Amino acid sequence: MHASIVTLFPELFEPFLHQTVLGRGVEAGLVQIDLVALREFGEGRHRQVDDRPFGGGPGMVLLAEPVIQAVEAARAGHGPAVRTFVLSPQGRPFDQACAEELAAAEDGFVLVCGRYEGIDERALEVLQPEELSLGDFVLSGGETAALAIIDAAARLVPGVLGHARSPKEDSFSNEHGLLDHPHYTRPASWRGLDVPEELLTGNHAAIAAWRLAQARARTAARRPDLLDGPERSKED
Ligand code: 9D3
Repeated sequence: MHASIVTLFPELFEPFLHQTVLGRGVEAGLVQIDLVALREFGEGRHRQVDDRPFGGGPGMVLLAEPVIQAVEAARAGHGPAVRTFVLSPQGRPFDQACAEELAAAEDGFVLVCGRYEGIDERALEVLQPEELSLGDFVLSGGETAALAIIDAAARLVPGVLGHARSPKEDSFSNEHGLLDHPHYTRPASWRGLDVPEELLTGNHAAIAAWRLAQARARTAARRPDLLDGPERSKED
């Protein structure tokens, strides 16, 4: 997986890229993340990247020219089929299907992190990027969204996760499309709370049936929207 991130805060990404699952993928050469500092494409002695909005209002707007130049520099490191995404509250909601697409994208992808009130609309007209949102809440910039998206995609790259866990078992992409079942570890009895006896039997069929029933009940209670579609079977 090859991603480039256009951002005013490249240093924010460094510790994340060298630790945890993502760090493993980077060290193993399975994941490449190029950081492109928007500031380097700023205008004048002060490397200005933003200015006040025409029409008035609070905050600042990112200048079109530095954004375009940074994205073009980022895209130059990729093949011709590179995809470009601007992260913004106006985007299509990011989901697991999107993570799978990004993990498999042949020529990689560029994520553009917005800041302030947004990006001059003409930069978007010229770039014609896809737009992605993490959901209906307000962040102060696109950087945390980029980290979430990179994390979700990189862990799907074959070899990035250890053998201990498989992405196939996760909620949203598990074999049934349900939320996860509850988990327990030792001790079997703790503060008067007992592990469900079904899990202590060693009967694998009974355990699987209990887990599926729990997953269905939780999904119905917490995320009924996930049940709207047909429940997926193992064959899908
Ligand atoms: C308070 C400013 N808002 C005025 C109506 C607009 C606004 C501008 C810029 C709100 C958020 C942002 C910065 N957000 C992102 O860059 C962002 C984001 C988000 O805020 N929510 C969910 N997903 C994303 S992806 C990028």
